[in-house]
Amino acid sequence: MDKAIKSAGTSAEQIIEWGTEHKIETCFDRAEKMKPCPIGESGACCRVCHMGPCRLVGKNAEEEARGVCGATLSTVAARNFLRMIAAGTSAHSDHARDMAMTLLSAATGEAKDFKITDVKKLYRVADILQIEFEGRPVNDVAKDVALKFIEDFGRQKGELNYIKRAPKKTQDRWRKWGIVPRGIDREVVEAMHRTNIGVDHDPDHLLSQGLRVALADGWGGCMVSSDITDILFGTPHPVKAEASFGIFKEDEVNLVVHGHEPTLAEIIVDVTYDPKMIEYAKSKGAKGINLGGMCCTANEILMRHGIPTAGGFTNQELGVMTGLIDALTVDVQCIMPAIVELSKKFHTKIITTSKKAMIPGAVHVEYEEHHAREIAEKIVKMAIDNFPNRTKKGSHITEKFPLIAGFSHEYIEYMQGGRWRASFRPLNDAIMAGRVRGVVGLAGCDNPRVPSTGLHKYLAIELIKNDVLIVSTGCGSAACGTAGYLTPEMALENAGPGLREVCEAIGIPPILHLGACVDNSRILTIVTAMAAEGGLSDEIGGMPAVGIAPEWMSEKAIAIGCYFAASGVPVIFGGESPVGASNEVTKIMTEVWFERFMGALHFEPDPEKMLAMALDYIDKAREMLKLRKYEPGKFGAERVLMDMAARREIKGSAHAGVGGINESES
Ligand code: SF4
Ligand code: MSK
Repeated sequence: MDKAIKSAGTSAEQIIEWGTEHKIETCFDRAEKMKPCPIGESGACCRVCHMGPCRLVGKNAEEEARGVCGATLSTVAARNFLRMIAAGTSAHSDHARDMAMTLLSAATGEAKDFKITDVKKLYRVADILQIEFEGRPVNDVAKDVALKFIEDFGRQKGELNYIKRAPKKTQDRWRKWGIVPRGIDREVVEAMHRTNIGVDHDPDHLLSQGLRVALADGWGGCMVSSDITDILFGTPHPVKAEASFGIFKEDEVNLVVHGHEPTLAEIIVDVTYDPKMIEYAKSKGAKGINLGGMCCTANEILMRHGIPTAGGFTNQELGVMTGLIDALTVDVQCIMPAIVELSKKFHTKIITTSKKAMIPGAVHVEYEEHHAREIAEKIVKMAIDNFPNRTKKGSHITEKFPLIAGFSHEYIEYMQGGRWRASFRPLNDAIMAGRVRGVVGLAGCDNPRVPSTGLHKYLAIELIKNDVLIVSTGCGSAACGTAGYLTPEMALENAGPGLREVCEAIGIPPILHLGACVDNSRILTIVTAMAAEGGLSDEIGGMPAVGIAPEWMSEKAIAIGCYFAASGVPVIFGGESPVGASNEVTKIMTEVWFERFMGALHFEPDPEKMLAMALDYIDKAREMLKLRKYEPGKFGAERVLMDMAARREIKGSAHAGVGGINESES
């Protein structure tokens, strides 16, 4: 990988160069100027009280350094790390809370612009929650589901509703080690209490609470949010779309949604199809309205409507620098405040919409679910009104790539057997036979401290070459999408022989885009289904599965990494370790967690070592499960995968076309 480049995305790099010529600063320049503080970076700085900040450094710091209160380096590193998990969990879970409130308002008719779109999913969720649904009005069931989810936030005793969705053995491990979350808010608050000056000082005890908070994120906030989003807006199934900066149109109004929340964005999608709005755009000299996305709000509407994406986190400033965005509307999380200053050099209007998130200098149009359509119309109109102000200034890019997104775990199950024989049997069999070596969740952010998106791209290619099926989310998916990697052709060109055969038989890409970063919960559901299917591990731990977040930057990624580790998945993060100063804390997260939960969290900046570690974990898991040794091109006997012709014959099949892919509606 060329370390001299700032982004591994060819269009992104072109815009960065244009910016340098025009003296426009971006996160890539700021990352060069602002080197990370080595003390804070490795977890050795404590600032939880005003006797400090204390820097626990020096020779033998682990044994000898003490803060003013006497805290050791391992206490400080573990405490800092627990706070990261709590912050990440609070972000996903507060998003989930809002989704639950929207579901409730939709069910009671107070939020008239929302309705239950996927009734089947509602019933499936009601069934898991032991809510009676047969013969009842849909909205009554939805109301009970919403109220049951809302209980998860404030519960003081007992267990989160979805804990029981995990394999029994996985649950037993959690109970044995005392990390079953009670209520989401409760675990976050307790984490903040324990990390106050003078409370919990035992690194292992602090980190166990970290895992409990993280489980509240994965099996609480994230899973609740994904399920409610599916109920309200539909469970995704494959859609064709496009990615990169070429999605912006010179002759249409370009409106972009950015952030994480799907609610307002869903209504905006609808409004952009309104003939009256399109007429209005034409009256301003545009040929139409072109909606695009960035980051995870993009992933939400890409998964359900095929709305194109301009890419992930580090593409946000670059998108503004095309000069083609008439309005960029943002909700919460991963929004760089820098876009407001930057937008002043162009004509782009930055519109903040969340009650929780304002940026000085941006226009604030506050979203409120009871008037969602009205607000969406106002925003679309603002974009249209700004179209005549567009100038020629900017780095206009035409490159874009086709992609296929929309792989919910329900669809993955469906694609392996059609409506009547849907199961995870074919995937398990392919793994057992050695056609598929294992599964990797390639997720997490993209980061300007490395050639941005480059680590995702390197690992994606190398893993599929090694017959590893990839499930991706968040900016990992965006990195693959903007490189043209999310297509079935990718399997033909790059996948190992076994994985290629599987992808061809089912008609899928070797990298399955599962959704936004909050949708990492879908991976938990998939590995749970694989455990239930039989033939591999009967719990999540021990599966030939690994998580990798090579370019992570957000605290949310840390919460995600920890919920996978606690659930039994070894996880590898890129970059320097935020607990690297403490050998004791590092050992707990890599060795002790593996002994207890069969998962671990490693930090490894070298992408080649990340790859080697992931393959090693997969091969060791295969060995433990007594599966045939993986050898490229040599497979054992297995059931015949159902190809498309066989699936079409299945009576009543709901989807048609290659892999059941729907044409984009955009
Ligand atoms: Fe220093 Fe202890 Fe205060 Fe942390 S809690 S800043 S180590 S005195
Ligand atoms: S947006 S958390 S940069 S994945 Fe979900 Fe991307 Fe990371 Fe934000």
